[in-house]
Amino acid sequence: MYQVVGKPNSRVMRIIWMLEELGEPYEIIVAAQHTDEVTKGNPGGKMPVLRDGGTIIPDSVAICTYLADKHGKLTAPAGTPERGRQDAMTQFCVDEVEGALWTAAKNDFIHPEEVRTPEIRKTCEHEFAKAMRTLEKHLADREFVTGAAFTVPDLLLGHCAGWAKGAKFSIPEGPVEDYFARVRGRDALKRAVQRGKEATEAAEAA
Ligand SMILES: N[C@@H](CCC(=O)N[C@@H](CS)C(=O)NCC(=O)O)C(=O)O
Repeated sequence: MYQVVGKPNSRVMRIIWMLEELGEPYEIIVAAQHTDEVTKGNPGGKMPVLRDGGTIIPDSVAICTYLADKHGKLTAPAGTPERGRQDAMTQFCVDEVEGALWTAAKNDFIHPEEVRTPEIRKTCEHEFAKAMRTLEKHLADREFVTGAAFTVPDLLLGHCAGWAKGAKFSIPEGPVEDYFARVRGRDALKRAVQRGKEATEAAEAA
C-alpha cells in the first residue's frame, strides 16, 4: 500500500487526489514539514513524500507523474508527442500559475519576517492574471488542457485553483472558471478532501 507523508492541507492533497483518481489503496501519514518523517524522504524537509514499498519519492509533480506512468492512467505514454505537450502544460502550471501563488505565500507567511517582501503580492497578482489569460488560450474549446482526457496537469491546475481561491487571487469568469469548476467537481477530489480531513482529525486527536 502507498504511504503519503505530509499534511493534507498542502501540496500533499495532490497525491491523495491522484491516488483517488487511480483507485489505488493508500494511507496518509500526517507529518509537518521538516519533521523526521518528511526529511527521511526529502532532505529539504518539504512535503509531500511518497513511500512505495522501499522506494521514497519527494515532490508532488514527480510523484503524480510517477504514479500516472506506473499505472498507465491520467497520462499520455512517455516518449510520445502527446506526452511532450502534456509535460509542457505541467511545466506551465508550475512556472506560471504555482510560481505566482508560491511567491506570494512565501512573502506573506512562509519566510522569516525579516526577509519577506509583502509588496510583491501586486507582482504575483499580475503574473497570475497573465497566466489565466494564457490558460484560456491553451484551453481553446477543449474540455481539459490536453484535450478530452483528464491528465496530470489538470490535477495540478485544479489544485492551484483551490489554492488561488483560498489566497484570494482572482479567477476570471468564463472558460477558465468553468474549466476549474469541471476539474474541481470530480468525485475523486471530493473523496480525497474527505480522506485528508479524517486523517488530519485522527492525527490531532492522537
Ligand atoms: N516542488 C515541491 C514543493 C514542496 C513544498 O514547498 N511543500 C510545502 C508545503 S505545500 C512545504 O513543505 N514547505 C516547507 C518549506 O518550504 O520549507 C512539490 O511540489 O512537492
